[in-house]
This record gives sequence, C-alpha cells and structure tokens, in this order.
Amino acid sequence: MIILVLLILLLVVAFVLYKVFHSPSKLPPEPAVPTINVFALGCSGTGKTVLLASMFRSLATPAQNRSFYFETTLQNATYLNDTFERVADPRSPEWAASTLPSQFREFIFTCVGRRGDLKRELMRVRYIDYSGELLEREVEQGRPQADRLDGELRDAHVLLVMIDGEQLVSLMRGEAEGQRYLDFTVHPMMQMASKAACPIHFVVTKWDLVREYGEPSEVGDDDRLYDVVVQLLSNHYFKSLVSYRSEEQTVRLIPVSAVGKGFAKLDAQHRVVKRPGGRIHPLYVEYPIIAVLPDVFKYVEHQISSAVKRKIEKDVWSNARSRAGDVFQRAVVVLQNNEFRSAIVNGLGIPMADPLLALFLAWFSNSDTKDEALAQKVMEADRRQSLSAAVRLAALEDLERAVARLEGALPSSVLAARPRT
Ligand SMILES: Nc1nc2c(ncn2[C@@H]2O[C@H](COP(=O)(O)OP(=O)(O)OP(=O)(O)O)[C@@H](O)[C@H]2O)c(=O)[nH]1
Ligand SMILES: [Mg+2]
Repeated sequence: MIILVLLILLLVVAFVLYKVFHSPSKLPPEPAVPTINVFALGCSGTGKTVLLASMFRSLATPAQNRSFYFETTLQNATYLNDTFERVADPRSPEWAASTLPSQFREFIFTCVGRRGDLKRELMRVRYIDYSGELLEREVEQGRPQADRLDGELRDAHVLLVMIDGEQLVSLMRGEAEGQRYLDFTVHPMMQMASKAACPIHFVVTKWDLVREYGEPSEVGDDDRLYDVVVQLLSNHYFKSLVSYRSEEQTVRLIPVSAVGKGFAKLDAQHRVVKRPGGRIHPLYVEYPIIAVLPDVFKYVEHQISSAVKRKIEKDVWSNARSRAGDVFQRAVVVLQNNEFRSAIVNGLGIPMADPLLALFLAWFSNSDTKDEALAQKVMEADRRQSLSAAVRLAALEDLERAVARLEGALPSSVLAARPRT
C-alpha cells in the first residue's frame, strides 16, 4: 500500500516537473523585430532618391537564391515603384523630382526571411530620404530641419557617405571641378561622418558614368573601383578617416548604378540624359542595405570585451532555464540580466535596444565558436531550433553570404588605408 502511494506521489511530482519545464507557456517570448537606422549623407543631385527606388525594386523582388526579401507599406511601395517606373522609361526624359528641403520621407523596410510558405520578419531598416540641399547650406540651429538631421546622425547604426560618380569622373580626369567637388562637398560630409560613433561606408552613385577617365577600354568593375580607391586615398583626410575607422570596422566603398550600364549618358551640357531604347539593369544597388546588419554586428562584436564575449558564449548556450527555447528565446532570458545587458551596451555609442541586442546574441551564438565543447552545444541546440528561428537564422546567414559575394566580385570595395600594390 505504502509503495503504491509513493509511486503515485512520484508520478504526480514527475508530471508537475514536466509541465513546469516543458509547457510552451513557460518558454520566453520571441523578441520583437529590431530596427536598424541607416542614414545616407548626400548632397543634392547625388542620386539618393533614384537609388532608393532602384534599391527597393531589387530588394523587394524575391530571388531564387535568397532566403530573404524586403517589404514596405503600400503607400511607400507605390511611391517607390512609381518613381522607378518613371526613371526606367527611356521614352520619358524625366527622372525623380528633386526632394524639397521641407520633405523628410521615412521608409521602413522589413526584411522577411522565407522558407517555402513560412515567412518570419528578421529586422527592419529605417531609411530617410531628404533634400541634399540641407547639407549644402547652413540650416539655422533650432530649425526643425537642422534638429532632424542632427537626430538622424545621432541615432544612426550605419552612416552612408554618398559620392556622386558623375563628379568623381571629373576628379579622375584631373579637372578642377572634380577637385572642387572633393574639397568642398565630400570633405564636409566626411567631417560630419567622422563624428559618428557608428560604422561608416562610402557609396559611389551613378557607377555607370564612371568611365572614360583614361583607363584602358575594356577594364572590369573591380579595376575601375581600384582606380577610384587610389584617387580617393590620395586625399589626406579620406585616407586618415579610412585608416582610423578600419581598425574597428570594415570600411566599404560600394559602387551602385540605379539604372545600369548603357542606359544614360552625359550630353554636351554635362547633363545626364537617357539613351533612346535603353534598358535598365541596376548594379549592386541592394548591397548598401544588405551589408548593414552583418556590419553592425561585427562592429559591436569588435567593441565588446573578450570577457563579455566569453560570458555571451556561455550564457546563451548553457543557461539552464532557457535551454528549452530556441536561440532567440534564450537571448531574451539572457537579456533579463541587467548587468549583462549594460556590459554589452556600455561604451558602444550606438543605440542598441533590446530587440537588436537579442538578434545580436542570436547572430553571435550562431557564428563559429572556437571552443569545442561549446561548438557541440551549438550543434545540439541547432537541432532544437524552432522552425521560426531556423527561418530567421537562415536569412541572417544569407545576408552574410551576399556580402561575401560582393567582396568576392569586388575585392577593392573593402577599403584599407593603403592601396594594393
Ligand atoms: N547615369 C545615372 N544617373 C543617375 C543615377 N541616379 C541618379 N542619376 C541622375 O542624378 C539625378 C539626381 O538624382 P536624385 O536621386 O534626384 O538625387 P537626390 O540625391 O535625391 O537629390 P535631392 O533630392 O536634390 O537631394 C537624376 O535626375 C539623374 O539624372 C544613376 O544611377 N545613373
Ligand atoms: Mg531626392
């Protein structure tokens, strides 16, 4: 009789323990989708609006070899698609209308991971389109536009310094106008960028026009880019900015053409005009956005101490309480520890809200670990990933693979202080 009672008691205890540790309601919630702020510094006519339309077109189209795509609100999608349609029509001489100084347009692009029919949001990219005029003339302090620009610079996770390819050709040809562009337009932008705590990249717009500056007739994109790099590095300020920044981040120089080669040309008055019957083939336009997340995370990883890194490796994977969930749920548990959270955030200088920290932890823990025992745990845990986490991790890895493809195709896009010999 006593044995029977004991047996029943044991069963009850086992059942309660099972419920406590395996009930889905005990799993931590999935973290919210993080937002990354990208701010593009570019003067009027650099090609910001046209690039944005072309970029969205490229990112919003699900591709066979990608497990992610980007989407935005219906209103913004309609605006960007209309702009692209106008730009892409060779019969119409029109491009995008110049953005007015009073116009600030916010775009939220959601990066969606997909596997078959299953879709999961990975992150959002916040991008502002504004008038480049605001960078060219003094905007009175205290005016809404000046405050807005300051705020965008302060909150940026990644800063893009846009260099106009049309002006760059003039610089490559040794024309005075090109030198003026470097000294009085690019230089002030670099000064602004150098104050930012976040990673910086350079984007050369209108890449289709960067030719006929004295290069042999049939050189490839990477050779052209190399010539551009050499030219830019001959500017002392550019060189020191790259050299100082490349100690803590990969500094990129991404060439982009919203329309692709052969679609437009410069006429006798140095205006960009469309060629009759030209077809649009945008080049590299998606990379400034695709590179954002891997670059921010590598930057954060570089900034945090190795002691915190070891603690992350241990806590995310071996925290007993969180073991039941997937890597994103474990990250939420780790972040409940305020001391730990502030150890990552302290000294970073860029805003890292909890959803972004959680995604960083997932990325960090998913990347290669040198510790054998931990690597084993990672593999075990991987098998336990929920479907939702697996879709997001696959998209995250895919973003990194895309960046690696860019680096493979254009090695000169990774800037180092010294040009290659
Ligand atoms: N060839 C070529 N021309 C381009 C490209 N992108 C833009 N342009 C030209 O550059 C002009 C200016 O582009 P916008 O996108 O309006 O420039 P923006 O930086 O938004 O200028 P603001 O709105 O005044 O700040 C366009 O009207 C086109 O003539 C490109 O990829 N290739
Ligand atoms: Mg514009």
